[in-house]
Amino acid sequence: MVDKIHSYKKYKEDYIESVENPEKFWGDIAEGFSWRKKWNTVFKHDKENAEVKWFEGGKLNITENCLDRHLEKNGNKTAIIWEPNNPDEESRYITYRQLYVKVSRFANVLKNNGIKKGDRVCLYMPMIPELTIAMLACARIGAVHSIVFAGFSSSALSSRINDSECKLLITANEVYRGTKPINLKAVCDEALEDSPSVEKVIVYRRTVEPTEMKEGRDVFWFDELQKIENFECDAEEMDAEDMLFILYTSGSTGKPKGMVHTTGGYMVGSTYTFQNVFQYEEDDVYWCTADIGWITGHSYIIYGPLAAGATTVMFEGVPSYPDYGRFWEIVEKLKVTHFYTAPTAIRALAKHPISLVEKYDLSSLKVLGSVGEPINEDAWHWYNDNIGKGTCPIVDTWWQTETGAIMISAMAGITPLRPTFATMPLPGVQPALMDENGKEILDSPAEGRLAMKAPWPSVARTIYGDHQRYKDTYFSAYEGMYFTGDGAYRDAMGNYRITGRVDDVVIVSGHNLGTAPIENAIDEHLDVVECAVVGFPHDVKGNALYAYVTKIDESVTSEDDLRKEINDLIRGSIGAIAKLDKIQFVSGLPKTRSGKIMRRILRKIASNDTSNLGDTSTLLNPEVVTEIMDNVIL
Ligand code: 7RM
Repeated sequence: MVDKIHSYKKYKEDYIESVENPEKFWGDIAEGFSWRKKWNTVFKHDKENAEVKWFEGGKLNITENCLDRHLEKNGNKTAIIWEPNNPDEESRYITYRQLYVKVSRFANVLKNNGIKKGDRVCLYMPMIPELTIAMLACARIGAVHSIVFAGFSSSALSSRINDSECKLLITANEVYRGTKPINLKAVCDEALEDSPSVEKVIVYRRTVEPTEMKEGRDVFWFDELQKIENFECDAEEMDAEDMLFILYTSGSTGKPKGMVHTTGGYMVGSTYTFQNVFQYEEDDVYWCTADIGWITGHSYIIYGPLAAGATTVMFEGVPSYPDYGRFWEIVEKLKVTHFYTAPTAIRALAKHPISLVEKYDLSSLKVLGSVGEPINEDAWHWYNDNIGKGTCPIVDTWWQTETGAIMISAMAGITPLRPTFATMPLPGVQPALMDENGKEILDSPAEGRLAMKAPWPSVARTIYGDHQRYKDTYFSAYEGMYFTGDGAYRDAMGNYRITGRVDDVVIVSGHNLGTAPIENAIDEHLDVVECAVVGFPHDVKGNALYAYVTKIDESVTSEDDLRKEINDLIRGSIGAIAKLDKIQFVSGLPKTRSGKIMRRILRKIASNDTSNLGDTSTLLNPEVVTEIMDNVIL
């Protein structure tokens, strides 16, 4: 491993080097990993075709970096501490050597079931060690994992499976989240009615409930393991640019985007940022509360920490069970040193009595992290005062599914903090603020749209099956640059604060939700003519969803029933996380002459911010704006 950055001075030096000589900079960092064969070129960029290559010609397997290379010195070190949903159940401690054996053995199960390099495997699993094992087993044999968050509905699961034509689905029979049982297998069965590419389903038995199995298709994890006598599995030799995984993220239009991450650059980026942002040290216990179904879990529960040889905590449950003190109970019990969570969780926890925090000894904590949304002032101070006791740096880490790794963040204890600011770009990251005319804003302080001037190792390489959409979405707004979809403010010191999405993605409780698929679900209702969904600020969730709906003249359904039926449709097609908080029935939607719904205006009305609605002169039907404002639900 390369040394971590240990001083602010070194950060500044490294930053300059990373911009002036990226090949030398990233080449040196990549030397700290284990490669079967070194690369020929560090970096290649074909701007015309939006093609990026890092460490081309290099050969490796990421699991040799996450497992094998730690065995000699750290085989008996705990790799994963698993904390169950129910505090009366026992925690599991898995060492690097044990994890290595489990991954190898399960990799042989995959092979036994006909999975080869390049095949796509869908994982729809709860937060249990077997999810990690399955994920790394895929990587070990060069199969591509596509993890779908286990809160998604059957139709969301099915469309993701179909988009990348997964051959195998791995799931669990059932899981408890808080007091609620969730029958994952039943969701899979429903999804598979419309997903013909899946030939086999491997089911991990998490509870003793009887599980319906489909003959010839479904097999139990345990039974498959019993067939394997070989506990070793040679890692497949991968090209640096071979696909490692696909992860779906919401787009502003229509179907989700299958972001493709490749092996070498992703490994280097996630590990380098893990070490430097969190400043992990040998005996630390690091806990990221995200679900592995999101990119934060991929990069900062699994790949980054394991490649760095860290002890990483996996929590199956929810912050509210048995009560809102659960996180702090776990911090005390496991002596957690690094705690990384989302503003939405902090806001929810801050609403509950402080005695639930004070009950526990949090003195093990050294570093706090935040990710997923802009953190507001109140939440920042609550976190800093009550959890960090004023002594733990808070790293506010800005990044995206597409960026693969943290882009803008402080390095704990090394670079200066500014509350509610993600602060400075990490080495190798070159942000630009763009004005309305597409020109870079060079002065500070300033506010604009956030773009990146040059690619970094862990940038997603394409959208699975749709490179054109990748080019259009990320590389067409500004010549030669990557567009993030976020707005940002930069202070005179060069610190960045992310102000939020500028496109039609709303982040609700840390979940990225495209408004388009929600609108599609609403439109399925026979009484609905059309609709528009926007986000509005919400105390706890950060943002919540507001829908404007026009219904057919003949509709006889009561408005209350209609509201309920609409939310049922959304639950069925996306999941409960996309539930609408407010539904306003309107006689029409404000539209431009070219027929585009003016969501900008609707967003302002829903946010009770109507002092300046901006230019409404291009509207086809300005009269509906008054009507909507008169009946707004606040
Ligand atoms: C890591 C992750 C990406 C979007 C991104 C932003 C928002 C993430 C922060 C943030 C302000 C942060 N990936 N976002 N982190 N906004 N400060 N520290 O969340 O693909 O799911 O979402 O999340 O809008 O574009 S993601």
